[in-house]
Amino acid sequence: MDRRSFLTITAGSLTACTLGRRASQPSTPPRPGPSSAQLAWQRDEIALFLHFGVNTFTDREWGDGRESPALFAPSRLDAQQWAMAARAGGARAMVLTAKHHDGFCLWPTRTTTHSVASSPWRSGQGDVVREFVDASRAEGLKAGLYLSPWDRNNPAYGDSPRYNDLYADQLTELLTRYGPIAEVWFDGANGEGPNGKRQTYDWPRVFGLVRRLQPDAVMFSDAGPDVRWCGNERGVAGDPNWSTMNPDAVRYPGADGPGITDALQHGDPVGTVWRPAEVDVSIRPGWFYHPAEDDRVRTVDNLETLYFTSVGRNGKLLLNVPPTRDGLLHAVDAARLAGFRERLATTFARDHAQGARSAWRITGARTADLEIELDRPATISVARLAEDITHGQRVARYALAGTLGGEWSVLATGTTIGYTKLDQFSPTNVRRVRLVIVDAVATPEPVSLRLY
Ligand code: FUL
Repeated sequence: MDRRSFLTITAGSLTACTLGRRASQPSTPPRPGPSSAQLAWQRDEIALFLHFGVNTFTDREWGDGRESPALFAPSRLDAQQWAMAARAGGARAMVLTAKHHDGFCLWPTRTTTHSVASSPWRSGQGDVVREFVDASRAEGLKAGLYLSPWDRNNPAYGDSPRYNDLYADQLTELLTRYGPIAEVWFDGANGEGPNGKRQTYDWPRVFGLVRRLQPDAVMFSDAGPDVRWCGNERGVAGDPNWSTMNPDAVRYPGADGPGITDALQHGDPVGTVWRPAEVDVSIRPGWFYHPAEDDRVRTVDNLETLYFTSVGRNGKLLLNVPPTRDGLLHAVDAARLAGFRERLATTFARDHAQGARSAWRITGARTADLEIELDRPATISVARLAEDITHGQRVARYALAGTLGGEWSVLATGTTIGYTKLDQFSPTNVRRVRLVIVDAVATPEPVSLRLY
């Protein structure tokens, strides 16, 4: 759409050509919306991911399960430092790998000796999960835990009923010993065990157990049930990105096949469950700390871009910052986190739309527009759109334009909005801004618009 046609094409006529099929349908049933836990999770916007364990000491990404617990010897582990760096970076939650694929447990579990209890760290008396949870709370952050289903150490792995019992026991320890856990993270990797066998997981049991022990937690996996993977580890949520999904599209964590990545990236406009996307990505090339990557830490510019492609596309950003062998976040990573938050504070310092006169109009069954007039002309380059997702997600396509009084310029066009949609455009001097909702899956609810 060019500048002129933006003015001449009405929302109604655009709707007629794009939504002819839906226009004749009777009114739609209520749209799915978030639970209070899903809403709180999304509003946190940024969480820190911490990959830490024996791989930190072996310089590997996937341990094979034969690592000696004696390797685990962080010299100055300080979870408070993690939490302070997380908060300084604007995160409101942290998620720790309590167990990765190598099977080494960061807490003194009763289920195996392959844990911190067999390590020299704190003379075998330490508990990283405890220190992590305590430090999170002390800094006002929510705590989440990753418990890898794939376990390359445990002899029971592949003996499906026996390992499923053990896995349930490990989850029970994690979810009963440490107070409220806000997020339980299940990755989809499922390889062979030490005995060469493959495991069949009992996901309904796992999900039911978490629901019973921590009813306020959200569960992450490719298949939810509460929050879904965005479909890549590059930090880029889909466009469009619906928080609704067809639960049959990805039936279990790690499901593979045609259409899965697409379903994870985009969700489904007519999906029956609310399952918003989490964007997990690392500040370094690897998930675990490797000294050789000290000069490959994402820059502040890059972190801001990640914010735009995750939170700014209706996702939640789970940014991995791995502790070093000292048991601390590296100084470079911590500085980048602080710089990231400062950058966001600068970008979003002044909302020119605040206090502006605004008018929201429903213009058709699936269309609406919002016009705002600023107190005085302002140069803007970022728009922040938001639907009130407590009412679900509706907008499927929109256009944004601005004017000083004469000709209108198209600032941005987009697909879904949801919790937040961020649009960047070249700096433009405007007095009036118009948002046209040209396509939606139900009568649009008012959309909020902030301009920076
Ligand atoms: C994947 C794992 O295989 C990676 O090691 C990492 O933990 C990533 C977040 O999830 O499934």
